[in-house]
Amino acid sequence: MSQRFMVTTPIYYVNDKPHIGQAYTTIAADVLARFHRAGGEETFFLTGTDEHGSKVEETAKTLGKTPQELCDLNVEHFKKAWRSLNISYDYFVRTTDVRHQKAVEKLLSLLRDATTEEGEKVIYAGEYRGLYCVGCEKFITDKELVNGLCPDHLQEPRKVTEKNYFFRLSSYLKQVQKLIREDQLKISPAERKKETLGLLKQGLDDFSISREKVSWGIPLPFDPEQNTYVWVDALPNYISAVGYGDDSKQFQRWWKEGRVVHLIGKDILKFHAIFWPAILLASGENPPNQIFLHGFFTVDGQKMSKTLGNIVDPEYLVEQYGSDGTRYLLLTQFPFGQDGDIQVGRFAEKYNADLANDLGNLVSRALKMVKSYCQGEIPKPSAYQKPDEDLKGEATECAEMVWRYIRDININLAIDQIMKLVRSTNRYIEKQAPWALAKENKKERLETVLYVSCETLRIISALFYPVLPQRCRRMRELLGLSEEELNPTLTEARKWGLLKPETKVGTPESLFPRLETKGKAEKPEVVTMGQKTEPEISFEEFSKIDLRVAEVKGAERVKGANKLLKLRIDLGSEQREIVAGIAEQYSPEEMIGKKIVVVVNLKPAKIRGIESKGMLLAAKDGKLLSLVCVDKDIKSGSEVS
Ligand code: ME8
Repeated sequence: MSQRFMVTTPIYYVNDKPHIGQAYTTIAADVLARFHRAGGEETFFLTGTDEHGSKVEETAKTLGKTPQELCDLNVEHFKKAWRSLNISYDYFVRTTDVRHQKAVEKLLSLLRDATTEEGEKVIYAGEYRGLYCVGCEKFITDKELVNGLCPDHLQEPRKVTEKNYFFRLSSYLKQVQKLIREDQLKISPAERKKETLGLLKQGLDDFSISREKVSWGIPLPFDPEQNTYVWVDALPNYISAVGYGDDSKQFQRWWKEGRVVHLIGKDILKFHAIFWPAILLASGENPPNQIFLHGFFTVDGQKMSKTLGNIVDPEYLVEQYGSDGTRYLLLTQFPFGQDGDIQVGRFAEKYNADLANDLGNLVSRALKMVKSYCQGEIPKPSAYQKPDEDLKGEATECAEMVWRYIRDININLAIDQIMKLVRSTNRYIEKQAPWALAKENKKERLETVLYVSCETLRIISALFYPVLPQRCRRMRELLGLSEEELNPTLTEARKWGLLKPETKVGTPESLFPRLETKGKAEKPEVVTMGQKTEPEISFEEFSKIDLRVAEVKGAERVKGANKLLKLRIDLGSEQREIVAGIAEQYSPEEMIGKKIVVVVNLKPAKIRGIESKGMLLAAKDGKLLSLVCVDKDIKSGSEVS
């Protein structure tokens, strides 16, 4: 029997469109799934959306929609983003699916009847008094607050007193600790295992599994006045999606017999590494095999947040760098498993260096030489010399190393290893100089060198396929591989000599077209989530936006940012500084004296260290940009309505 591998992402909240944090986890899971498939393992890749809870309910209300309508709308954004990123999930679970709801009900009924080893009821009713952050969908302790606010959402938590049902977590801590200590439930990287054991040592309280005040949720089967608390609804997605309670064969196949790996961000460690195994133990199910927690990233040095408006839309990245480019760029910014910074401002530079130059040029260069020196056919090699043997050795060993890294979920090292092979191939071609061999009429040597180059490219295309599926498939077409050979396997990546001489190659093309970097090494275009999903706002909401006429009194370029101008504006009663992304279209000189329109009641935002107190209005048409200006005789500070 081949190994079975099941990989999951968190199920994401749907009160907004997907952002690059969620895309990061999903791309990483996709790379793992594709590697395992290529490695011949039966693979099940699960992702989905977490749709219940007060956050969705409240967002829906402000948009004048029902919660279900909002979920249905936003789920499509997730699915669309995952399509454009080539995410090959096998199943998309939604917590509003009837199948999921039935599974949760079954689990809850079972837990309600269960008793702990000490003979106590696993679920009991109690009263909860506490602070609840709607943003986190969780109760929050005084200790966690910063200046009275939730540090993640900068919101004041609500005081809540209500009847709740509780899960007797305290009775399961020892067992969970043992599972983790002995790696029956492997928590990785190692420092996260340490962190989890630390949490367990401190001790944790029983947790609430239901809410009285949230109506958008699954009613408890034993008390319909109460709805499941978000985590007890969300975590079971991992089993409902593989048939818990409705398809025992499928459940056996994946949950019981597969190697189950949950890939998540470190923010949800406690729920996955402690609550989830405890729930599974209490209901008589096995825990997953591994939980891998990757780090959290900032974007160009800043924490991603709606308030700062620096949340990047993954689809914007796909437009700029292509699907494969985005996958590669997001995964190669910092080591997987650690925290890091995503330098969107330097994406174009890295794309050009690694993908356009090192890989793309290598492919087109090799194919061009096959076209000019070998009539467009894969040549027949003669006896190998040392450099040929060396490259062959490196190429055939690469698969072993890459596979080892992937099994350890060391995605960066796997990619580095493939890039090393790309660079060795470039060096090989430089040194062997086929163009010189052609000039000197050394036909046999020339053909051997080109065969070795193309064969290495075939191996590279097989190894890189899980990361760059679209472009590697094209690369394989160009190398003349047949339709059946376009989806590579790792077995094939270990073998040498599979390219058949005399196969016609395709017309060379640039796999990763070079990007203009001028003006791109700036801040990313930011897309505040929700913009496109909220087509209607009320008059009342619109009237909250304070638009005023302002005269530009001073203007200068922002150092190190080609797109930005710092403007000093006069609003009649006061002067302010704002930063605007208009430097490519307007010089500082021509800005002076313009009467522009500015949103003046925005929260100030720090842009490149400068506090920007407002935002000007401009029309945008691709690269064209035109400021919204008014006649010079309109007084500064006049209202625009
Ligand atoms: O927490 N860096 O959903 P969510 C890296 N519904 N990864 C990031 C990130 C960042 N800055 N921001 C988000 C939920 N992520 C629950 C999960 S699971 C049973 C329920 C990723 O939409 C990371 O994977 O808030 C994180 O764990 C996840 O998005 C949180 O997604």
